[in-house]
Amino acid sequence: MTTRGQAQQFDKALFKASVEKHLLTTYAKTKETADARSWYLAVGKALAEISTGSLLETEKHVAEQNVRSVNYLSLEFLIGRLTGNNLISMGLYDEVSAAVEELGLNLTDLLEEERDPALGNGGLGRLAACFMDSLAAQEFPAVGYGLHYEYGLFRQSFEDGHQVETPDAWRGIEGYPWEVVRPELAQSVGLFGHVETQANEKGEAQRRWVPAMNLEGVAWDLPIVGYDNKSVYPLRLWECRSPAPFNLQRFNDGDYVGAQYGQLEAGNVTKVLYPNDNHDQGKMLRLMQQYFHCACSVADILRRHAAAGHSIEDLAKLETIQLNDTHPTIAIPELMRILIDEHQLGWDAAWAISSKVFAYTNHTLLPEALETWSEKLIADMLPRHMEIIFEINHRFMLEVEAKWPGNNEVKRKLSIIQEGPQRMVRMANLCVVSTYAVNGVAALHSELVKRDLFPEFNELFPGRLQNVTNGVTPRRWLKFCNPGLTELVNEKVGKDWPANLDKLSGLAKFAEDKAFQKRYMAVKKDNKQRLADWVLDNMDIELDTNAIFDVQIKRLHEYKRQHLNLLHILALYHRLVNDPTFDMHPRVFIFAAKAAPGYALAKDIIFAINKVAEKVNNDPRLGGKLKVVFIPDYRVSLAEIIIPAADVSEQISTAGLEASGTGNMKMALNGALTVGTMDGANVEIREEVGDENIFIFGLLVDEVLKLKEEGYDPYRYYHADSLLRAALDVLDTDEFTPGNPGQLAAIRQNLLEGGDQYLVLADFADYVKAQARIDAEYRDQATWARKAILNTALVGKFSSDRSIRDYVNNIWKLKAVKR
Ligand code: NBG
Repeated sequence: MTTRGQAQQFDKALFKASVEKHLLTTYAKTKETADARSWYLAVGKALAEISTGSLLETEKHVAEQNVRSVNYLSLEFLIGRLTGNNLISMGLYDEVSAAVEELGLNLTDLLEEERDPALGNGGLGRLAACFMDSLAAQEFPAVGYGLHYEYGLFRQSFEDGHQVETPDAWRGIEGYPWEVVRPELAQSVGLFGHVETQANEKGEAQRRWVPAMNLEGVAWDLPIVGYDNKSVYPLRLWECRSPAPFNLQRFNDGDYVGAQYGQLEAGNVTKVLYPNDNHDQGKMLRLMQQYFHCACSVADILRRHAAAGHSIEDLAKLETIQLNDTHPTIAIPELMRILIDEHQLGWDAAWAISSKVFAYTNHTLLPEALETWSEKLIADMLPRHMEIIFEINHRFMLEVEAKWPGNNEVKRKLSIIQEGPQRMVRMANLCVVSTYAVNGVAALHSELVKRDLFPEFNELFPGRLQNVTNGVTPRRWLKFCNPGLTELVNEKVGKDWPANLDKLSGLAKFAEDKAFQKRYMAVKKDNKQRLADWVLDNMDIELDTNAIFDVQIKRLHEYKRQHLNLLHILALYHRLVNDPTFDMHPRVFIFAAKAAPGYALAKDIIFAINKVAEKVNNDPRLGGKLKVVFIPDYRVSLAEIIIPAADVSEQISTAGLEASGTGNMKMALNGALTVGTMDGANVEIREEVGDENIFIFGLLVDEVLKLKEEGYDPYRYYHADSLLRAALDVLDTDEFTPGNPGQLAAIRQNLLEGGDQYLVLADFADYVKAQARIDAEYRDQATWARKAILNTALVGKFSSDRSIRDYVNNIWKLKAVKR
């Protein structure tokens, strides 16, 4: 019997009555006319009744404590389905399962009816979701602020192997049962217009922005349910209300967002999530989304602060605002504007507050992802904010002059304003100058932020640049998604590991135990069967669960090098067909990835993998040893099936380019062995699990830099390695596209003539070697089992609870408020 968290007050009869009431009154269905979806909605609503009550109580309780809160500002929260996860956090999974059974329903089936709220692109958005879960689990007062996109990340399907995008109306016609609208929290947001000078009450000149138009921001709250406690925190998503319709017929590949925003000014700002991961497009509507998000969120933070009876001077004592990447940077000049223009504080007083409120997380070193906005665009849309940015920069340049007198080179480099034919505002520089803490997301990444991205800032502001290694929530990424392993772990280390993941280390002493190894591998096999069933049902491809399940799931990007994986597959294919002495353990290569709609080469790579899959899956010469599956429409709910089934986790980015990665953590936790470069959090995973329990290959960061400095020549590798040559050259034939040679040539051309920016060819040989070691070691099941168990046992560090405690102790300085 469980009496944890919300479960304490659960009454089955009342709950069933509530489900039936919602079925009838909210969804207009009788028991006779209800289908599975209406039942899921009614169950969701009945549960949301409980969580909304707790949310309001928590809000009131926290406000009464006069304690510090964090406000997590993010343009993306990739939360995934809430029903199953919230049931686990509420401690109601078994109770509700029994209750719905009495209604003649099966809970597992009902949960499948929920559409994923895909309000994010990839790692950055999913991290924000794990962080909210960990804040609530540990009861550190927090509000998540995001946008209520009408359309989440596009849905992906394949037509003749090509990616096709369709809109994702994640809320359905009925709306999402877990969300609740908060009309009393609505905000008005200005745009465009001009700035005037007036005399204030003291007769001083005062700047004042007169916007030309206003948008309305409506708040929707989603409940973030604390695991095993009574706290529920809001994820507050702002919806822009504006009258104009928009035309969904106009979707097209290359200009997914642009097509929907022909009539920009009239369009609705929160209509759609920009589908770019690690890439900045500099589109006007995106800046509008960012400002809308920031204006609503800052206003709401100030409203809460005032409603609790606090003075504006105490803001930095009670509130901190974490900027998830530079996307919400415009919140900084927005707060300065309110403090100076509305509260009539002087610059120094306003700066003293603002610069102690904000902290910033950097998530990438990729130059194409570092946001800049044209001065002209900002001045046009947000004229007062541009003035404030100039003033921040002016004062900052005086500091730089004091530190490095007469050094214009360093000024040019550090300036928030980038000079050129078009002056641009560098949002990352604005963040570093205006915040009290800046952090990278894994140890290596944070070192590179200090050493390569911001070395002078590090000198100028010692201690400001820090590290917080990412993490993942063990509730969703073990307890919920892997019930078989959960049961085994419960038995060996007790049931409290989901709130204290270091406890998993207690498994290590069973790593050599033959009976435990067998049970652990039996769970893995069941999970592989669950995935194989899904693939058979949905893709009509049969998979052998004795094969190695080799998984690469993440956004499609050249730096993540799905094409390195593809070249290895082509090498295996070549050997199986041409070398009678070559033997390999059967392997299933599993991919899932969305490509940004405008990213041509990424789409070419998807197409190539799909075409290779078609051929190898049906080639009798391969004796079933090689299968390739590209699972369409990668999303959180698919990850929940794939991750527990993985034997091998592909983390093969060019060293220095993957800031952290979090899929690497999830798969290691679920007992997959990593094949990876010394990049991002792979470095720390290796530290934890030991070099024997991970397959590291490839160039190190400094070797990458050196090779590039010396002048990298991909042809050198091409000519020296016949296997690589075979893998590349087959792309120029019609082997995989019968009758249409050259359809896959773009990849080969990019790697050879295009210069191979991500050093795929340089790492190929070492990657093939690492893969051969995997092949050999998998054949000894006892050895493999030991390594897999040790992966689960030794990755407790990567709980997002630990990440959040790092933020709390080193940056935010919060105290838990236990309910
Ligand atoms: C991504 C990185 C990942 C990292 C996540 C979360 C962006 C800009 N960055 O390596 O590429 O794990 O952020 O920190 O999306």
